Amino acid sequence: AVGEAVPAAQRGSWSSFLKSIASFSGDLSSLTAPPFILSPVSLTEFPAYWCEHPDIFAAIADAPDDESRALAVLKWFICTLKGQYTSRNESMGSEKKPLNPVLGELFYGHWPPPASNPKQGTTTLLVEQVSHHPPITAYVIENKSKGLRLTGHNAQKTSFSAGSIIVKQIGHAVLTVSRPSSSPVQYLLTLPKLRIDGLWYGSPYIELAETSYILGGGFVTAIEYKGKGYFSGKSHTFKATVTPAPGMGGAAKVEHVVEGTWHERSKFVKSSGGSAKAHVLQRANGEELFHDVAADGKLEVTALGGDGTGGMSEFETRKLWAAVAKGIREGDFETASREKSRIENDQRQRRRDEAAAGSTWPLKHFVPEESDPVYERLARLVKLTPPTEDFYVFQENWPAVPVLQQAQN
Ligand code: HCR
Repeated sequence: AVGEAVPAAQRGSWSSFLKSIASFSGDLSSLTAPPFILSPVSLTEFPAYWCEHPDIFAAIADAPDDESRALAVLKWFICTLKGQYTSRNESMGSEKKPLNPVLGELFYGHWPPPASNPKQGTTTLLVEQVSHHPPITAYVIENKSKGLRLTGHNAQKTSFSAGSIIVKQIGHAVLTVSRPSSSPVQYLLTLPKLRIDGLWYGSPYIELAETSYILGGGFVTAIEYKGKGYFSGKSHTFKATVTPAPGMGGAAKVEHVVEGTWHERSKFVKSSGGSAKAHVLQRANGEELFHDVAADGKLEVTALGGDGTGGMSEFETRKLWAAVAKGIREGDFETASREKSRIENDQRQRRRDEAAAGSTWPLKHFVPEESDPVYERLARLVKLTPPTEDFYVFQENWPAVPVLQQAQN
């Protein structure tokens, strides 16, 4: 029945929320939702999902050749999807509405290497909310000792269709792999389209749709997503095809095809080419697996305080939202809503003051650019549209966050 999973007292406001999203297109984060669907986590924490398997990320640097590296990048990308798109269902019972970050909100963190493998190196995370209307989050994830850096930004455009919310992800990420004796390799990562189903029952969950790409390093990887009722009839299904980039393959016909579910297991269903596959293969019960989520424990990010004394400054996510998050976690929605209004009113006042002074909020780590030459170059490999996208250029100002600079050394 409608709102089956919704607390009885909130069914009316859930129906109104659904009506408002049905007639709405744009920035969902601005709509007021009933308390049961609120998450205590800000969207600035989401880039951490890219690195909850820091070992699989680090392994990209150890790939011996371009073909192995293309598979290693794909493996890392696939292993992030469960966290990105299903972890709120596991930790909170359904997908939830995250806290909408304020302009200039910051989140810093790191993943130290395990004691058993110090050579894995530390991975650091730096996130800044670079726009509030529309919400845009920019990030840099780096394992300096392995020469790996992921930079990107993320925004969303939402619409409503046949009872589901459709979320087009705007933005892209670039993975740079630096090598000691040759030039760096860059990969462009595009982001899948999401469908939020289960709204009718008040129990939303994500399904991925259409195709996303990993482009660069001499290879093109196309990842096709399907849900229940399509080619396997299973949720969270994907099929990834790795082939040489146009003009790169030479005479050898290299092709790897991986199929499975991104929240459980996937395997090679076709593999021609060199010994690249050996680099990423997991063997279990006589099967040649590409990836088994259950076999790889995730490591959540450790948040770091960036104020220079080990503490968090006013705009760091966990400090800024502490009272709101506590209210949501403890079911004290009155406090949560009061604290949220306090933050939002403060933001409005800041924008008014800036307008009066003819100034704008100075971003701390990023500068917006209208086009990204890396995107333009790599997007041509599959004739992506649009042919260019804007980008947020990281200012290389690690000393501004001593705790991250120390973590990298
Ligand atoms: C769409 C979404 C906000 C954006 C979230 C993104 C796309 C952010 C970037 C991450 O890398 C991946 C990611 C995962 C989330 O699944 C996605 C969120 C899911 C819901 C949320 C909406 C704004 C909230 C809608 C309210 C619903 C639950 C009724």
